[in-house]
Amino acid sequence: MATNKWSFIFLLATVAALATSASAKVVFIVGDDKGWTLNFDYQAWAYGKKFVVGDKLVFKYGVGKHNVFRVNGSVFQQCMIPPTIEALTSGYDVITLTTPGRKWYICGVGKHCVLGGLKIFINGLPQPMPPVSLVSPPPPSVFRYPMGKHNVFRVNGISFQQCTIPFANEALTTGYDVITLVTPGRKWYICGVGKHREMSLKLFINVLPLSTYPPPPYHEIRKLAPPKF
Ligand SMILES: [Cu+2]
Repeated sequence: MATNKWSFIFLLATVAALATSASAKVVFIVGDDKGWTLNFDYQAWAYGKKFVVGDKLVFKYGVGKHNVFRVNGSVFQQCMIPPTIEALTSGYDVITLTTPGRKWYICGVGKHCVLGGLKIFINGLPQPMPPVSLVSPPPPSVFRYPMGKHNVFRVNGISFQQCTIPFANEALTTGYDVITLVTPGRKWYICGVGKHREMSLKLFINVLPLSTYPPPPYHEIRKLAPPKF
């Protein structure tokens, strides 16, 4: 019994670590050590990078040599230069991504955009939804959230992939849903409210059989704390 508790805590420590790393903010220096410059392939630079709302883009260049305009898709295509007053010109222009979707940036100096390739577009991804605290100190076998804002469905792998909820499944909705892992294997959980599950409010874990773990150094019994919001 004590072994059971210990392995459970061990397992969820891993889940907590994953959840934390997902929300870290990233600062991208556009072009890395080349910075914002002529004849550099910015789409190749952007390829494979994940730009998430809250991340920052830094445009680095010699003051006066270049500048940065935020533009729309058609202005980007045609390299039309907006009024100078809208330019960022500090040589170290920091732009925080505040909304998801496509973002376009061009240089407005000379023919840098049309001939020098000094333009970039990126795709901003929505932030993973944070408010389910599997992470906080009270036992992480609990899905905690303000009642009504989210819920929890236990689903199978296919439903998890496709973000669908099978008709027969019932939501857990108390805001303090305790789930005991009784069998080994993969377990999938998603939130069924609105588009939350498409916005990463989903979790799968792999429950290992007890024998996989070495005996614990000591036994600790954790009590469930009452919900606090
Ligand atoms: Cu330029």
